[in-house]
Amino acid sequence: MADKSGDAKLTLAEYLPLDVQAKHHGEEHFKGADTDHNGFLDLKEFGAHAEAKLGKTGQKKATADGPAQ
Ligand SMILES: [Ca+2]
Repeated sequence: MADKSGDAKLTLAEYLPLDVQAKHHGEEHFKGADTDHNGFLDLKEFGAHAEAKLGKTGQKKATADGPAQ
């Protein structure tokens, strides 16, 4: 589980290993995903960010009816 501290929030340090482009854009992505600018990504923020990224790259994503097959 990426949330090493177990508080249901991701810090920048926890987020960076998850982002394949983190070497160049991880901090930028993190700040973009942190919509309430509190320095943590909660599940709602991370989910929205991941969905946006998956949509951009054309990969399958979950729908309202359930996960992608
Ligand atoms: Ca936040």
